[in-house]
Amino acid sequence: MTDIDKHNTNQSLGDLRRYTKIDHGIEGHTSHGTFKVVVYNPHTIRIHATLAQYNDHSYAVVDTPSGDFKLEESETSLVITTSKIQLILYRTPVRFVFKDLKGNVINEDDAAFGTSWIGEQVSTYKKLQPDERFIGLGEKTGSLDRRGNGYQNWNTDNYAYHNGSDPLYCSTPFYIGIHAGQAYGIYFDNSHKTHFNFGASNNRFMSFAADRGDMNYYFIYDDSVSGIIEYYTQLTGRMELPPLWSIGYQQCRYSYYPDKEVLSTARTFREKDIPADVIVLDIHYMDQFKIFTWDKNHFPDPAGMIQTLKEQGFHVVVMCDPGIKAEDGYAPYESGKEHDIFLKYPDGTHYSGQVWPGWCYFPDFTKPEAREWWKNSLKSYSEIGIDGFWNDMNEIATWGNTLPELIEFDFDGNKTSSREGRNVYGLQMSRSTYEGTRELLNGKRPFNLTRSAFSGIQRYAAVWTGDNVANEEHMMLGVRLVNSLGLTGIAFAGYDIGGFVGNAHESLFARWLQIGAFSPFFRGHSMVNSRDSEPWSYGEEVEEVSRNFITLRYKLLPYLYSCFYMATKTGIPVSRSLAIYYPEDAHIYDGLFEQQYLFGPSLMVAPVESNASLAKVYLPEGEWYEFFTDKKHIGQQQIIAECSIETVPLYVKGSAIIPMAPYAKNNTQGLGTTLEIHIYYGQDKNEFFYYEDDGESYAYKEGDFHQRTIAFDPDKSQLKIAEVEGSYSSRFDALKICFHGFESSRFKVNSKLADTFYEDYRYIQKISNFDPVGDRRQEFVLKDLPYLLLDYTTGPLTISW
Ligand code: NBV
Repeated sequence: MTDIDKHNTNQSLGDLRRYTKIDHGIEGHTSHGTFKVVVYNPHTIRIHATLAQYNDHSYAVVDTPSGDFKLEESETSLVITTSKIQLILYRTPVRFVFKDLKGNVINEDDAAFGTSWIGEQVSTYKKLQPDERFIGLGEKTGSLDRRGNGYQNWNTDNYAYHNGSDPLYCSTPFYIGIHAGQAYGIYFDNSHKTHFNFGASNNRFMSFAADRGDMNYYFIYDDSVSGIIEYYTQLTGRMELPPLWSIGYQQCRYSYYPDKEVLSTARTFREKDIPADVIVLDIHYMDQFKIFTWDKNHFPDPAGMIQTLKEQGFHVVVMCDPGIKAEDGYAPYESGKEHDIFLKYPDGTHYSGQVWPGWCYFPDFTKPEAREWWKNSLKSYSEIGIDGFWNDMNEIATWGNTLPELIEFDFDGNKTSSREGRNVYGLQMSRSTYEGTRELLNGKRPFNLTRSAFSGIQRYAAVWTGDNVANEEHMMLGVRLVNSLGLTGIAFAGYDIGGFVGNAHESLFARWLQIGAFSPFFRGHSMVNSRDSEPWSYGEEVEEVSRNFITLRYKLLPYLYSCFYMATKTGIPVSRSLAIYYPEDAHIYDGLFEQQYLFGPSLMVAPVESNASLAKVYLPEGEWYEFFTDKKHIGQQQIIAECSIETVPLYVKGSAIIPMAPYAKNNTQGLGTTLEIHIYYGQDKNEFFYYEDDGESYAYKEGDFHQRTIAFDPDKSQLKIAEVEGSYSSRFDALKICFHGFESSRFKVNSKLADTFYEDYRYIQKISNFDPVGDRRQEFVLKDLPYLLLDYTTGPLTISW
């Protein structure tokens, strides 16, 4: 009998008996087990404990240890010190205490419980620090501050979930603790069902536990929350640069068919002058929902249809379900069996579960041969011009929603059961689709979307928050989910705009679309048999609101694409919870304000319900401009914002630098040839890193990009636009610099006085004559906005005033 089997009460790791040095760390032998402490870098230390054999297999972690440390020992403890953290390892019993170099406790084990087992379940108990808050854990409902709540990670198809449902589709066992001016992150790398308790039903500890496997966590420390996200994404990887078209507007529904409906939907966008880049085909394109087939009645010529859509500037994304119908003669079923790629029971028979097409087998994406097979199957899509892939139902969702636990997964040669495999199924399916399509698209970047995920998913796919419901609460919840996904390294995320389940009403759809315009992944989608839900389906006023906000999204693409590029380099998300910048400010956790976020570094969105015409907004420290009027406010105060249905409260941080396009026509290609740079006067220095490339290929990896730093310095009264780096020539040939909130209107360019022009600048255009709110209709005009108009040169520019 092993130690694990013996105990049904708490069994601690025990006392340290001896230790040895290993690469980048030490290994300790205790009265009941062993553990390793490994320094990955000065900010990141891994603790890995077991009562049996170490399990080192990870689908999430891609970094390797390279850190140096100093080791000191005393009778009671060992002390491991890096240039950033100190880890005190008490010997009797073994307990871990992390301190900063000044000796302040950042995080410590509960003195009595530490790491311990109850049967197979392993837990680590951490002392709750005074006023400690917790954020993160990715796609979890509830509040921004997770203190007082418990959560489980067990990827689940949670149709029409509500604010409180847990678990949902994704597992990212990473959280950030914040207290006394300190922040740290803990990533628990175990894909079994895991449990997090942030002081729920107790006032003593936070704990994280797994039903089986090792205690294997990474402690990350930095002096900022953004630094912690950077180190977490160094560990689990960062997103690939998506194709530019995929961050435009995507139109989806369950489902557009036949082909005529697809084409007329696309055409209507062009006729109505509403930009869009993508039409998504949900399951009805298939013959009886069988993947890799087409319903010949409704789609007699898929290649022709896709070609027509391309000519109109649309990309096509198709639904990819993992279930392969077990039907004799169906080619994927036959070849899947032949290549032995399907999941099996321990007796060697195939697992079959029931889903859309009927009884299905499921590829084991943890098996290299299955990934190869999947890639080859996807050829039938890439060959006819499809470059977007939507990985759905990959929890695995089947009728009954209870994947038998004894199913076996290859786990790249480390055979295991679905207890360990289930949570990474979506990750591995997305990996297969990503790696496959990347190869198949001949140098073009694929777009990949997934519903189910595990930590590290950012390397392969964007995530959307599944089957939400058409109501106000869900609209706000979706924002929190996306912000929280961002805290766990998933920068490319979004929700079904308008709500998947049920029917939105006019103002709800309008508001949702306005907020969604500031979501990294921007897609309208709704359920079969729900009302039409395109931007024009809710009447003239909503159509106008939709056009204005979709257009605004496109105008912001120069800013947004640069933010995506930053996410690939640093892991900093596009939608940034205010907790990233103001973790110590209690107001940002207030239920009224907790969904506010920064979209990129400088634009703050305050989502408000659709029926509100006035709403409270919290402005954190600093200076803030109302985006649509330039009215200036001082931060650290609550204000009342006007939010008629035409607009949504949106603020710009003082000193902001926002590159924009002057207009948007049709799609991400139609942004005009003038780059506008909007500068908002503020007291602080600021820098923005502007990035551009061809938007579709990998040439940027070979230096074919166009990047330059734009720096605002109020002390020197200067704006510097650095020389261009990279070989790509910008799509812009003129530069328009717009000055917001400046006292001076005399500007010099490279020391020479330049002509200042003025114009009435509008973000919101009135196209229809519809005036439902009568005299309450606001005039969103920036009167006499000063600007300079210059040739777009690649050399350095200094603008002074
Ligand atoms: O493929 C149909 C739907 C899809 O529209 C939705 O977005 C997914 O979350 N899919 C789930 C299958 C079943 C929905 C009831």
